[in-house]
Amino acid sequence: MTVLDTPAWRPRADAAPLLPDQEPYRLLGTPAAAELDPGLLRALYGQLVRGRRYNRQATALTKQGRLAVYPSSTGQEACEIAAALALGPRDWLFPSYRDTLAVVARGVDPVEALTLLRGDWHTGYDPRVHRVAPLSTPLSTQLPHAVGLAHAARLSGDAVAALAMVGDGGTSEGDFHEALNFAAVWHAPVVFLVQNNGFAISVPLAKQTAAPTFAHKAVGYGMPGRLVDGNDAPAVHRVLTDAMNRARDGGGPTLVEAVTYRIDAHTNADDATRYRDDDEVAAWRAHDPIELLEREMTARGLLDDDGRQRAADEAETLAADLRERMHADPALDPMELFAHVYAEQTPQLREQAAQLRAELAAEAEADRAQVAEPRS
Ligand SMILES: Cc1ncc(C[n+]2csc(CCOP(=O)(O)OP(=O)(O)O)c2C)c(N)n1
Ligand SMILES: [Mg+2]
Repeated sequence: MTVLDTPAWRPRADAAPLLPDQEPYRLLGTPAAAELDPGLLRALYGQLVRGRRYNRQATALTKQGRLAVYPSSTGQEACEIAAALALGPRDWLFPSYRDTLAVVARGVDPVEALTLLRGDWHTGYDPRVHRVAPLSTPLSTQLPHAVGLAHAARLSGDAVAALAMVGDGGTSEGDFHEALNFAAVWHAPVVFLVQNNGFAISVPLAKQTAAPTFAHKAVGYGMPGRLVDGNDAPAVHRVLTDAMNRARDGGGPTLVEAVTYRIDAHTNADDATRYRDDDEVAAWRAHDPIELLEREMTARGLLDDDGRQRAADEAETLAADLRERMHADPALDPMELFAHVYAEQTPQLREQAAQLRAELAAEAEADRAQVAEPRS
């Protein structure tokens, strides 16, 4: 007798429908692109161009000391923008530190979206206003949060879905496993978007996983896996929109892998030339998300030189506003360090707060004395 003869045993699900396609799903450059809504293409294009300019401006702000760090998503704009546009008004976004563009495309103020990266301890925006969780620096911790929110929404009969974004490196975290397992067991309305950009800082894909694709990991949890060309904005938008609709309609979670590439270094503090070849970067530049979309729109008569210039001008306006507002010094109260740590402060914290308050008062007194008696 083998386990197969045991009446109690049977597979819980047919694995075949959960398997991703062999090739990443594409729309641009295929006959199906002719059916794409011009309004959607225009919206994606404008946001992609503005997003790239935002990345460039934010990186420049790190060099001017206005931002502590900036993880650029240049090359990955199609994933960022398509993710934001695939959300319904009541859905929630759970971003990682690289997903500022998705956060801004969702409607968060471009300056407020940078608060955390500026070094402030605040999130910078009220997560409830646009339904955007804080940008998560600890890898994958946003995933169980997304599952919890989605599960709670389902329990209360609220047709809300959550979209959680994570990198290829983040899939090796325990939180990734726990989130996907709970999501599938609870049938939670959540979509996981893995942006496979080839690297986790200097760790290449080959050292990250031996799985055929990240999308295949879905099968082990009992949810469908979808594979998409992450530089094809309408394709990412289609795949995520379908998955979010499915989640909202009670169909359960989906794992989407978007195959893309990080054109810039990991952050301004990283030198990518130390671990990857220029040839590889050049090959991905030839598969640029903005150029792919431009080609399609130009061929369909939806974009000409004027349209390109208009998009570039709008991007410049955004960058100028970002520059101007980021150059204004924020008014910070050092005493806020002690707020919101505990509902009731510990004796040690009270002592430290008193010490800082005394130091600040002494500094202010010294400043006043200096003003009263200016040095000759
Ligand atoms: C829990 C945790 N461990 C380690 C780190 C340090 N760390 C920051 S980014 C990063 C690489 C993540 O790579 P990936 O998930 O592929 O995202 P990408 O940066 O490529 O967008 C690591 C290891 C961290 N932030 N959090
Ligand atoms: Mg990565």
